[in-house]
Amino acid sequence: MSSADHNLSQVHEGQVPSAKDMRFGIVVSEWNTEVTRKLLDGAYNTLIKYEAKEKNIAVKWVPGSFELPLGAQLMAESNKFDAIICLGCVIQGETRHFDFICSSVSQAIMNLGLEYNLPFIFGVLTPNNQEQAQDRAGGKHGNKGDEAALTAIKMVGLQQTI
Ligand code: DLZ
Repeated sequence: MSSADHNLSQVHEGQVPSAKDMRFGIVVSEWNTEVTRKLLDGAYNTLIKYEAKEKNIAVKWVPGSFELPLGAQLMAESNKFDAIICLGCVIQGETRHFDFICSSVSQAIMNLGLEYNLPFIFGVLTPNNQEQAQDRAGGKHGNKGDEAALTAIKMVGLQQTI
């Protein structure tokens, strides 16, 4: 199902635990800042909405999405966070650069979660153009930053129940 038809922030609302004692790291890419800034705002506001404390949310910027996995790993190494949210936007171009970045970054972020036993959330948009990116960064298809934050809260909640 495509992200145009499915919005994680609209499902299972009742099952979202309080984030009041949870600690979150957010790593966000500077590349396509006009989009990633909106993803960050969405993620941050959603964490606050579910009662996370400002002092328990740390934000670090990296130059591009390719640097997200290392930024996330450095945050995990600090042992200060219950989940790490990775936010970026890689727009399809004329070369295969897009494919290399998207596949390596998504794979690396998934591997980090399995290695550290921590939720590492993949909040990287991979649109064909700016319009599709804006549609998913607070536009007609919602804000994927919100969804990334919600996923982080749910996964920390899951971890606490196991
Ligand atoms: C180089 C590059 C290009 C062409 N496009 C994007 C993009 O659309 N989104 C993004 O997050 N980063 C892009 N980058 C930068 C790479 O992610 C990375 O920062 C550089 O290749 C340096 O390692």
